[in-house]
Amino acid sequence: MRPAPASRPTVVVTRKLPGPVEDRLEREFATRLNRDDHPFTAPELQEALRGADALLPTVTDRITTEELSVEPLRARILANFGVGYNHIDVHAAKARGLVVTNTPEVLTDDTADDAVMLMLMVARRAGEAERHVRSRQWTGWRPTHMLGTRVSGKTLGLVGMGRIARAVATRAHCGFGMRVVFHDPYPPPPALAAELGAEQQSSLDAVLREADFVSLHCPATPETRHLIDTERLALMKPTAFLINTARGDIVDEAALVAALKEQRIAGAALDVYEREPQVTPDLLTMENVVLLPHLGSATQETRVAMGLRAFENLQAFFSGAPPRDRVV
Ligand code: 8YV
Repeated sequence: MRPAPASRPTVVVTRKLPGPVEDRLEREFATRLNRDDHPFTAPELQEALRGADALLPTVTDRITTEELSVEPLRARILANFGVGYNHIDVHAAKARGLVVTNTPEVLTDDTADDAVMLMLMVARRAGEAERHVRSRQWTGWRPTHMLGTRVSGKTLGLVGMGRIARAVATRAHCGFGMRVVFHDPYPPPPALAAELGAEQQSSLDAVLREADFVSLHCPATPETRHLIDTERLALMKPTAFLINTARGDIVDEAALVAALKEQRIAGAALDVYEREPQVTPDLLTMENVVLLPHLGSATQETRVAMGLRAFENLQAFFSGAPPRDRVV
C-alpha cells in the first residue's frame, strides 16, 4: 500500500494578495485566504497563530507579545509580505520559536521611484496644482502662476543608506544632477558610495543642515522613533523639504505640523504616517504637503514579486531548507 501523502502545511494569508500569488499559495499549501480583504483583528491573528502552521502577514497586522502569547501556538513561521517588519515583535516571535522572514530587494526600485515622485511633487507643487485644475479654478497660463522650487542640481540628504536610499541616490545623481549627502550608522563601503556620487557626512545633523531635500530611509526601530523631532526639524533650511517613504514613526508628526505651520521648513511629502491609516488632521489642510497612502511598493509587478518571495520563504521553510530572507 502506498503511504498517504503528508498533509500540506496550513497557511493563513491576512490580506488579499495579487491573483498569481494567491494561486501559487493555493497550489502548494492548505491556504486560507482573506477574500473580503478586511484587516485582521487581534483575536483573528491569535486564532491564526493557534490554527495554522504559518502566517503571511502584512504591515496592517500588529503582532505583539500579546498576540504571540497564545496557547497552544501552532504557527512556526511568519512570512511577512514587505521588507519592513516593525509591526512584528521579532524578539517575542523568536522567544516562542517562530521564524520570521521578509521580502527585501524586490521592492527597492519602486520605493525609490516613489521617493523621487514625492520629491518632484512637493517641489513643483503637483498635488496643489492638480487640485487647482480639478476644482476648475485655473483661469489660464501666467508667468507667476504656481511657481515651485527647482530640483535639478540641488542637494539631497539621505537618512540611512541601505538598498532603497542607494537607488534614490542613483536616480537623483544621474537623473537630476543632484549632490547627494548621507548619514548611516552602518555606512556602505566608501567605494560604493563614491560610485553613487554620494558623500558621507559625519552626523545626521550635518545632513539635515546641508540638504535641500531630506529623504528618510532608515528602518523603524526603538532608536529611530521620532528621530526627526522638533530639534532636528529646526536644523533643516527654511527652504528645505522632508520626504518620508520609510515609516511614519520616524517622524514626530506633531513636531512636523508645528514646523510647517511656523514655516520653519518649506514642505513635506509623506507616504507613511505615525498612526496609519490616520493622518494628523492639520496635514490634510496644508497645500505644501503631499500625502500618499503608503504606495511605495504599490505596482502590479512588485506586489506579485513580494508575494512570490514570501511564498518562496514558506516553501523553503516547510521543505526543511533555510528560508532566504530570515530575519530571526
Ligand atoms: C509594503 C513597505 O507595501 O515593504 C515594506 O516595508 O512598507 C511596503 O512596501 C507593506 O509593508 C506591505 O506589508
